[in-house]
Amino acid sequence: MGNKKSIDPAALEMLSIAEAKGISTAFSRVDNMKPCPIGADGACCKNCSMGPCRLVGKDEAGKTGICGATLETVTARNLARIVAAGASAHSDHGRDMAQTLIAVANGEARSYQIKDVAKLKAVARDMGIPTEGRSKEDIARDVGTKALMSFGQQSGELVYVSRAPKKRQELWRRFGLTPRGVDREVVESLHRTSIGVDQDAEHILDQALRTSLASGWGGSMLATDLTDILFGAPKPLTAQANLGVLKKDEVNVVVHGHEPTLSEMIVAASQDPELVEYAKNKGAKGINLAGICCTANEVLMRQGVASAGNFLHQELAIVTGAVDAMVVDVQCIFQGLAKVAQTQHTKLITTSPKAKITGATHMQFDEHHAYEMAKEIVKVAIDNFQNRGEVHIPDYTSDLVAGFSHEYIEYMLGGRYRASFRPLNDAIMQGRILGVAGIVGCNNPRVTQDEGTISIMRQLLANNVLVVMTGCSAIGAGKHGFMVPEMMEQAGAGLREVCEAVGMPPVLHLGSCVDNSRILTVLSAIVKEGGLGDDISDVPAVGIAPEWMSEKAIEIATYVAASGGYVLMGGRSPVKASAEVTRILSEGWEKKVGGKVEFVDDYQEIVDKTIEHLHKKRKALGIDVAKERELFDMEKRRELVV
Ligand code: NFS
Repeated sequence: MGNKKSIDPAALEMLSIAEAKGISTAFSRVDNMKPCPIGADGACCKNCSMGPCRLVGKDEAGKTGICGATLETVTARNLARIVAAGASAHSDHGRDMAQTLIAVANGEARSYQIKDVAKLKAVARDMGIPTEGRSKEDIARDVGTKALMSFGQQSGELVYVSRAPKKRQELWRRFGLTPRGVDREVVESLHRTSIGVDQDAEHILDQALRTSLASGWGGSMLATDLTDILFGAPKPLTAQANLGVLKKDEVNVVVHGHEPTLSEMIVAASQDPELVEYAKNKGAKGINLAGICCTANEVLMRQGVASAGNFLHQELAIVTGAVDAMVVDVQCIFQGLAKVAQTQHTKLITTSPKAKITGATHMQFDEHHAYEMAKEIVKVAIDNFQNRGEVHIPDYTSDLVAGFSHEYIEYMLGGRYRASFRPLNDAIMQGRILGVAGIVGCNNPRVTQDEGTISIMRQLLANNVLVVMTGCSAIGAGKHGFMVPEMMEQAGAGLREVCEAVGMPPVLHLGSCVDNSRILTVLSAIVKEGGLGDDISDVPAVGIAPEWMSEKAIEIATYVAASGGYVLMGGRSPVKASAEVTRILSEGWEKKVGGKVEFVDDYQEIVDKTIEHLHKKRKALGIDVAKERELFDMEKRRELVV
């Protein structure tokens, strides 16, 4: 990989400061830590203490573990464990949301309300819960309880399986892939991959598919839905992104992690007149809130709170010297933050009962007293303002539009009374839009920050591919100014026409990483609308995670493939050691479930494969004939306008 650490000038500016001050960050640590090639490629088995067995010998004996496990068994096992861990993370988040919803319904968490009753009723209908003549609290209690129970569902099918196209549901049944509760599937994955149990690569990988589906159509989808019920399904709003959103003369509180429960309260607390007054008394002009990672996405798309950046910005934000408190909950939080915080005045505050960091201040969050807790935390930040030393905030921010829930996309395309995906399907069928690409996932210091995301996105837009984004990729696109309607200039003529008519940016921010479940919902809606096949695998669509690093990213890739999507992952393949496992994930899964996962470390190749795949799907649908470019008169435009 090139020597360039990032294509983001704000990151480069902060990195030179970190270097000058001798502050270690992930960007510098990565140079001193060579990945172990055996583990990186999936050839190391440490599931028992006869080993660890490193299956890197030249002959068959050298590729066989002490128990006799073959390279493909070991590689498949390792991948299945990655998927199980990723599914656990997303789904445990979903479980917390269910518990919060029940507490709110029972009047035990008075800081929260049920904000989106329309969504509550829609979810209740999908769950078969009656809504007529019932209070929102009663409905919410039933929805929350049913959701909570579904995590441990031992048999039968998860209720959201019924949201998938019929053909997909039948396919899952035929191959025994229909998921039960995610707890059940994760435990079975760990059991099957322990010493001496499941020893057939394809069979192990089937369990990985099922486990991922339990998250994609279960834990993750519930996390999205329950969050929308509590805090409102997102609607587009404008905000800003990058480190320049930190303010020199205000108290800066940065929320980082994944769960919206605390951060939503911190948003409220930071606007509390009493606290604002308190901040002013301490010499600050006000209280400024910003986010990092997916917590940023949650409060960005619902509250318009600025994002200070994506995954690799977390340490750099502290290096500015302007962060008075960084408040973290769970997932994607560097332990390195504690050391960086020691070089500045920043208070690092852990809040989740599940996550402590040595050296950080722990203020355990309890949703029953959420607002009081949030106020206490903000007060700590205010008290810390006067301890600031030298401050250096890089002067970079970009405007962005975020908050495209699937409900809003439907509304945006069809209008309030005829909300529909029809105009999108038509645009794809007519060839004005070639297809849809979801660019998602993380940053990874092994590659130049944001480069994969931005370079792939640019080319896809020019080729009339509508881009939807989540997670840290979405923040990346936002930082580089791609999420504003003006960016339609970067789009090919057909895509630009559609964006102009609807008034949308060519790149849609769909939310946080758990909100990749929204992509499944959008794809199912496209199928239901008609004209683009009768299964998700028929739709010209591709998922791409150019800079992934997390287990969650692999789990998402797996559930998208299991749902019929083609997924291209950048970087190094965690199954590289086994040609057979690599084949199963690609051809094998394509044959079985219509979707596949491939690891391709060259960004141009990712673009080429994406476009080739979209054409292949269009051809199969009989819509790959170049349509004459249709000129839109006013009447036609009106048809498209919301
Ligand atoms: Ni997703 Fe979000 Fe970011 Fe990657 Fe981490 S914050 S859950 S895992 S790094 S996109």
